[in-house]
Amino acid sequence: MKLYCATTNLGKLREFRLIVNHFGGGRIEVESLDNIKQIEPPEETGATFEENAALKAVYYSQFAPGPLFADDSGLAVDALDGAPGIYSARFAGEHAGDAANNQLLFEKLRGAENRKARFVCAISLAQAGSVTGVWRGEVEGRIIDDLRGSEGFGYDPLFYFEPFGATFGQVTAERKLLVSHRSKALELMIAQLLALQ
Ligand code: ITT
Repeated sequence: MKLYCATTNLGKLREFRLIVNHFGGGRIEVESLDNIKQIEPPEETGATFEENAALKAVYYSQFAPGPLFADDSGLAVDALDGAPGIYSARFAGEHAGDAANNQLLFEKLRGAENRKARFVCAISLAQAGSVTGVWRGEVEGRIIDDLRGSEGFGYDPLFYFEPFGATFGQVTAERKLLVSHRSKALELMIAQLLALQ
């Protein structure tokens, strides 16, 4: 089975491939929508991760010759009432990169005692402009006050995962996929697709 995926984030794309290989047992192949950079992105106007994932999947599926999935994900921090949440990619501004987003998170949490946070991922599958499913995954951790590790992407070097005794920036992608929000959402999608075969 071939699934197209739509993301402009290379960190996500690497994880998609690894996770689908891991849980799909070689029965599912992931192909990136190769001209995605030439396609005007949709406005992410949803109020939830699920709505934004569905909106992206529906939109990009019109440019794919088969089923396509998209991910909307982010970090929800308790002391910030769930922020940056669906605004995680643009926390420090529309074109802010990971470094600026991480810096802003440090500043906002300076002195905060409650460091609890979770990564959330919604994956939506669509075909020819219609949604066929949405799945969600979460992983709990806490935000530390220095950057640790250079693996992963985004907020990974700040996200300390107790059972690993390390941040997601300090573990390999193979280790992260055993517990991550993205894996949990994709695993549910894959189980459903393989059950239907
Ligand atoms: P696409 O919409 O093209 O997929 P994007 O990066 O804009 O790419 P999102 O709108 O879903 O995607 O934003 C997700 C942001 O949340 C991402 O840029 C990271 O900053 C953060 N994020 C999500 N998953 C993460 C993970 O596994 N590790 C670290 N940061 C993550």
